[in-house]
Amino acid sequence: MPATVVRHQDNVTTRRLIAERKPGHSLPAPFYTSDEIFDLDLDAIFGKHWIFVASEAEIREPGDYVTVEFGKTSLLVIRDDDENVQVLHNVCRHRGARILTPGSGSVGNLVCGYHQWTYKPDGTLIWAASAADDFDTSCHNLRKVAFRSIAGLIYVNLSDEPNDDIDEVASIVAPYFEQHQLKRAKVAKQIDLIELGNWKLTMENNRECYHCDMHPELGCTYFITWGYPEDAIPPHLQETHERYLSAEAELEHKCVERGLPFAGIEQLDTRTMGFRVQREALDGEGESYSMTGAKLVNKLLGDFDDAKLGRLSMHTQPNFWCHFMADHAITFAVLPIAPGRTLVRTTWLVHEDAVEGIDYNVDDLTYVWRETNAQDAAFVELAQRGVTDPAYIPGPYVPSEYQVDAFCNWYIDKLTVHLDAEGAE
Ligand code: 3BY
Ligand code: FES
Ligand code: FE
Repeated sequence: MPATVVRHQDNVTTRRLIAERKPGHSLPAPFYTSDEIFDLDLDAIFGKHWIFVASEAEIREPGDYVTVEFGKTSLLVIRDDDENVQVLHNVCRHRGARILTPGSGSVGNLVCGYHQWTYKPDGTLIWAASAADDFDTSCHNLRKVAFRSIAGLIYVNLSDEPNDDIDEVASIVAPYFEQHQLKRAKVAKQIDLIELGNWKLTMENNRECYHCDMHPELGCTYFITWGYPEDAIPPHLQETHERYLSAEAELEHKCVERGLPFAGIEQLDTRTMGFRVQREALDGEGESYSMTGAKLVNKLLGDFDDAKLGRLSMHTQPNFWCHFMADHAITFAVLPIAPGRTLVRTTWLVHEDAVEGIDYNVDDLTYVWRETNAQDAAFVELAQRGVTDPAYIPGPYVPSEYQVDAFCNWYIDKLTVHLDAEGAE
């Protein structure tokens, strides 16, 4: 049977599943479990939309690189000799070997380990031993990937004709991040965690705080009313909510004084990239994600002179969220490995002049989110096991899970647009 016929049948099945999906409900099981839909996700979502891969703080000097893997793709995010960011496919132009193994580091040039074809960090082929006299190196540079840096947050788009959804979002959100000066930050720690669940379960879990009572460490600073619509705050959380409102009023005043954008913006509909940006007060000392809310890094980001600036959070569909405090920032990238395996890459960033052991301690800095990530990974695994059980029936989201619904709606919409485009070919 020709491949196109198989593909057509897959698409018919996927369209039936899309039609079966009830808005306001979790997705039918195959969206979390099937190999075909996983491949479709890689084409329709990770192959066409803007994917967060790394921050500029991870590649500070010429030759610094980090590899990013999702599905069958491996990318090199690298700083070239002119100090520009480059994103290259990690596929040699000779016979296709991977050039760098997964990880991060620094290189002078990129040398393929197979027959030593050698590329500059901007992807230009400069050496191919024993090639024919008329061999044109300029036709065999590494393939470049489209990218945009939003205030130092690097997004890629694998499509040959990338959509421009990101431009409007960049112009709206970049001012929120400017004073945190990500480009003057360095990595304090990066941890790759493999969650035993589908990437969408990882995302869904992040888009709600309905489960946040189960995060005791995070709960020391995180106002649990996060994400609740104003009219849906449960009675037992009213007091917390009052405390939150007064901390918010104080923070808003301070932000206005310092020219820090404060207003929350939520554009979750399916017309664009889908994002949410918001500055919020933290509980306790209000400075950082510690067990008391006190700052964890003495040298603050950028030129901040006040540690009590709460948290600036953003999420973008389909694979990113972050938290920026005055003393450090944390980025999260969600990278699909297989239908039931997802990499969550968490990166803690501090001021370039902050000295480990003097200004901060890595174990303390990372404690709250290491614990929180481990708890979330356990929830994702439980969810994956449950949705794989034949007894699973998609269940209803509660009002405070509206952002989970928005994520699923965005996903279903982009899948549908992709199938329509394929059908029209
Ligand atoms: O990432 C967030 O914004 C929060 C933190 C805990 C869960 N999530 C909804
Ligand atoms: Fe890279 Fe041959 S495959 S040099
Ligand atoms: Fe959580």
